[in-house]
Amino acid sequence: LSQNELKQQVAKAAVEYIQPFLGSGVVVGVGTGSTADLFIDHLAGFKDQFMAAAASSERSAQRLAGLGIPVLDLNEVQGMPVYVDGADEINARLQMIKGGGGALTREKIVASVAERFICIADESKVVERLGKFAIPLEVIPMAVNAVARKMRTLGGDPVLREGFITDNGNPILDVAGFSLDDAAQMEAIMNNVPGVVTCGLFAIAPASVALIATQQGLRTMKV
Ligand code: DER
Repeated sequence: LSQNELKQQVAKAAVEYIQPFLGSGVVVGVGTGSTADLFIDHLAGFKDQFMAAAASSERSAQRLAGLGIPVLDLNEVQGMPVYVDGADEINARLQMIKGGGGALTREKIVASVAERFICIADESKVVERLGKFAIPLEVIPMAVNAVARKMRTLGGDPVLREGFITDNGNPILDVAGFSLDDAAQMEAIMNNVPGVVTCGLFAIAPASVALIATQQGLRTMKV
């Protein structure tokens, strides 16, 4: 199976997985990226089974609206049963690196309002240890160099994501060079660096379940 076929498989599986949580007043939290795009496309076939979506990016909001799915501002949402999103890396504890698509801040916010985070990924995202993928940091513009220096003192190798600005108007530093034994501790450290808006480690609050598409079929990971 091609990677796109694997992503299609897991996107479809996610729509099936969330069926029991749908209902007339339900809001579905929707992630960002190429796998989330396919989830959105499948979700559109069930738009009469839930009320609206909460989107984690303008990209996803536009795709949802384009398919006739109402998109709510998160301030209109009191809670949601599920948030479905991809990952750049995920380990056996369902801790993730996210932000490859640059949506990490709104992803983390929408995920924080949901009861369950359902990660959808193809097998290439599953790793023993997080950190081969550089950790994205959304940073306030005036703090880019201060945060980069701090990352270097921590042993990281920060690189500005050239020509990219997030939906929130901020630049991103991608920080390579960390091999993470304790991802939650590193997330806490990075969260506290002045100027960091969001760290792309989703380790303190990992996914609740991961649906992984593999060449041998669909695999479900739980903690
Ligand atoms: O940027 C993100 O957090 C995306 O969810 C990313 O982690 C997964 O993107 P993909 O589905 O295009 O690989």
